[in-house]
Amino acid sequence: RQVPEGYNYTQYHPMEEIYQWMTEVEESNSELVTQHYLGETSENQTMYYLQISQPSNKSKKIIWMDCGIHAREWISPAFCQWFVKEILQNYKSDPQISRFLQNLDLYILPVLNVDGYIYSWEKERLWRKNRSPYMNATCYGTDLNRNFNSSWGSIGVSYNCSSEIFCGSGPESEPETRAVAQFIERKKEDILCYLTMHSYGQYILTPYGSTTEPPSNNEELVGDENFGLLKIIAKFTGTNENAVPILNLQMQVAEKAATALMGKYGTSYQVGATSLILYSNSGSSRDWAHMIGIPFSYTFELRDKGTHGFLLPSDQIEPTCEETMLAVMTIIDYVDQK
Ligand code: ING
Ligand code: ZN
Repeated sequence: RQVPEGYNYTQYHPMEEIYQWMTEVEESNSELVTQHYLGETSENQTMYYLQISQPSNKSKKIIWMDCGIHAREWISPAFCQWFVKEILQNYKSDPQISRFLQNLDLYILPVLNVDGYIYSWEKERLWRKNRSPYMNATCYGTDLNRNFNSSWGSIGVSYNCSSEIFCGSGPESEPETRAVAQFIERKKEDILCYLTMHSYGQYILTPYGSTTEPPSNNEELVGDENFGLLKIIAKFTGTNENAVPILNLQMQVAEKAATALMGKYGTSYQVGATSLILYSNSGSSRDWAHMIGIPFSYTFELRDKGTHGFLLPSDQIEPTCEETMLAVMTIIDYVDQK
C-alpha cells in the first residue's frame, strides 16, 4: 500500500506538495501520525513536524530527524519523506520497526528551511541559507547550520551577510533556528538521538565540529543503568581522552551504520568527527544537540561525492534512500537496545 495513495517518492517535490503530503500522511495514518506546528519562518511560512507514535501508556524516548536545513540539498527532504513512508508501510510486518516503536517516538521535520527550499525551487537552485534580510535588505540569508548556540561565531563562519556561511547576527537570531532549538530544549531529557540530514559527500559526522575535543566520553554517554554494555566498553576506554575518538561510542555506532549502508549497494561512507575529518565549523545543530546533553548526535552527508553534488539526479533518490534507511535503522536499533 502506497502512503499516501499515489505519492511519488522517487521524485523531488516542491514545498507545496510536501505540505500536502504531510496532511495526507496524517489523514491516512491517524492512528500513528500527528502533524504538529513547530514555528514560523522569516517569511511567515509554517514549519511542521510529524510525530510517529504508537499509542501506549508507557513513557517513550524520542528520535529526532530534521531534513532540509540547507535549501539546495534536495535529497535530504526526499529522505525524510522516504523514511516516514518506510515506517508507515512496514511497522506492522517488520519486527524491528514494531519493536522500537514500543519504546521510541519518531519526530520528523521534513523541511527545516522552508523559505530557502522554496527559493531553491523558484529562483536559484543552488541557494543554501534561509531568506532573512540583512543590511536594509541588501543581502539575504543566514546559514542556519552556523546559527545555533554552540560556540557561535567562533570558527568556520562569516560575519558578512552575503557569505554562504553567514552565521547571523547572534546565536539563534533566525526564527527557524529558534523554533527547532526551543522545541529540542523542551524535550531534551527524552531525546536519545538527534539526526540531521545534509548532502553531499557521503559522511556520517559526529560531534564536535567546533573543537577537536572529543565528545562526552563513554561514561558520560552511558548515563544511566540501562547502558550496561556501554559501561563495559567505557571501562576499556578509561578516561584517556586520546582514546575516545577511536573508541567513542557515537563513532562505533556510526561505523556500524556505515557498514550496514555499504551492504546494500557498496556505497562507501566515511565516519568521524567533523573537525577531524573535514574542517571546523561552529554553530551547527549537531554540536548544539550533543552539547545540551543528547547522547547521540549525527550529521549525515548523503550522496554523492561530487559527480552531481547538490544536483543528485532523481533516479538516485531510491537507491540513496534505501541504503540510508539501513544506516538510520542501525542507529535507531542501537540506541533502542542501549
Ligand atoms: N555540510 C554541513 C555544513 O553545515 C559540515 C556540515 C560542516 C560538513 C563542516 C563539513 C564541515 O557545512 C553541508 N554540506 O552543508
Ligand atoms: Zn548542508
